[in-house]
Amino acid sequence: MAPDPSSPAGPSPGASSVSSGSTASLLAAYLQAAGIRHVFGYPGESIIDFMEACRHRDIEVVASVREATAAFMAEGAAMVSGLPGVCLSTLGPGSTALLNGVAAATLDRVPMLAVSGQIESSREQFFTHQVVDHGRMFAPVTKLALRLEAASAGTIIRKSLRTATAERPGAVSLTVNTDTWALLANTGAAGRDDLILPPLGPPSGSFGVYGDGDPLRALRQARRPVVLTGTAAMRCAAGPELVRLAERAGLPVVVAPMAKGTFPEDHPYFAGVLDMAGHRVVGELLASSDLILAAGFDPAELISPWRVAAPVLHVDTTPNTDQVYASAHELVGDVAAIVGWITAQWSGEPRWTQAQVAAHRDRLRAAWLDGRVDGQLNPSDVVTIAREAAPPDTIVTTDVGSHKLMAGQAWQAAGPRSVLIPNGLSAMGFGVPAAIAAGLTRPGTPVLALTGDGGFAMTATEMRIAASLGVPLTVVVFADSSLNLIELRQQVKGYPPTATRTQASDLPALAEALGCDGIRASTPAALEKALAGFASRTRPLVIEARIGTAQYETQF
Ligand SMILES: Cc1ncc(C[n+]2csc(CCOP(=O)(O)OP(=O)(O)O)c2C)c(N)n1
Ligand SMILES: [Mg+2]
Repeated sequence: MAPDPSSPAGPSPGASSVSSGSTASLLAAYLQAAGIRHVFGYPGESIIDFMEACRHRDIEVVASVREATAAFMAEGAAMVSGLPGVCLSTLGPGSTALLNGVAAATLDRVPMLAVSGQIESSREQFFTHQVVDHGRMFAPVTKLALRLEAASAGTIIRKSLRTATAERPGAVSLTVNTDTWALLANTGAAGRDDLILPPLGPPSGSFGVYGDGDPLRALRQARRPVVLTGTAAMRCAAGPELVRLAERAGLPVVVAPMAKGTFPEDHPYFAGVLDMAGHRVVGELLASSDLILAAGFDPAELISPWRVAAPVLHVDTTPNTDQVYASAHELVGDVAAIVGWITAQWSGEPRWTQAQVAAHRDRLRAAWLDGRVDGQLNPSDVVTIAREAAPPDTIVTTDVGSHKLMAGQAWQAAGPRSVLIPNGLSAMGFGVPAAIAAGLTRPGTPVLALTGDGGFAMTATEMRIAASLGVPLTVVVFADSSLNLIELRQQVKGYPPTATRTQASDLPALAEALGCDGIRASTPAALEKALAGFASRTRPLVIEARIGTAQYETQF
């Protein structure tokens, strides 16, 4: 039977997937309305109609070298902008390759739309070549895995955007059969404007209280309370309120890695980053407190178990459903508004002096430098030299491994969303693609990727994308010929370094082959020289920083 052109789900007359009214066009229109300027993907036949619809809407389709990195690019773009990151794959081998970055977005609490094409609907239920069940595959690593159908397109697109951005944010998978793109979309807007963009952020202004009695009683009675803040505070832009509270009540503020920059790191009450290098010193501070004010802290960022005996006051955008720590009271809503309210209620004396917090920071600094060996390039030297060479507003990414623990503690953040650290899934292979996406999202802002040599090897060929797109990003590879963090775990158990030693590659030569500049630096002076003129570079640069690992062995 011929489809009925007047039906909302029938093909539009003279159909093309890019004609206005098509499902492809509606999805692209929503992304454009949401302020999304790039989608990151790898082509396949089942998505070419959507890529074309994006082009018509001035949304740039950035082709990565493979789907896995496209997803990390989308995650990096979302971390910088706060808007949903969008990645794109074809069916089967494309969608399976996308999976790690999609899971990363969910556990890193970053809003993401992962769009995957699918074989045409008439064959999907029985055909086997390249067909995997996206709904079942994506379900455990997303907040929601849906099929986009023309008959409900507007509603499903809004549901996807709202679900991805609702607290806590994460990934939504959208599967689209290849024949669906050209179908006339039902906007689901009941005759009103075709596009009704839902709110795409956290709550603002309001909050609710759970638990019996006065939620602030324990805080008022506490003598050594410490604030532990994290990504929900960043999303609620709670930094200025946290500063007011810290100054008024005299509270040290520990920040979780993915929220770096939310609380200014040059502030007298800044008390370090959780679970990075020097973690014992930060752990001692938390253990010595008599109340933890968890302000938008997400336990997904805990690397070691929660060992703090002090009671916790839970302040967050979501109720304490994790129960990683116990809390008798929960203040749930806009973290900035809640912290502001707590400050307004405060009438006691400051609990900590600035000098006490400064002494704690001195101990933390000493712990971070512990194990440094004179006469070689230490991991802490790389962080220090890079921070000095990079302009203050530089966006930095890290990968995962020993280098992340060093950089995460001591890289001084310019502000929120300027330090992109994967610390929920903690997937290697994030640093380079996320930095490329950051450069595209914030043109003109200097971008630096700090990565291990293992993580760089996973993603090095993406440098050719940076070169062809003209993103002048600088990558510093902590080159130790080792999957160091895992090799150290083997050492602790007395095992030899099975499968954790890697052969050194000639990274400058590799960089040049990919259209980038490349330099090797084995001393602090050579690294300083390599990083000179950082902000005025016009080509991507890869620096192979040949480090000694003694400091890691002392610390981790
Ligand atoms: C995709 C992925 N695979 C494996 C791991 C486990 N892992 C964590 S750190 C690490 C070593 C990373 O080595 P490298 O990139 O060289 O960084 P380094 O520790 O040497 O600084 C590994 C294998 C991971 N986190 N992610
Ligand atoms: Mg390494």
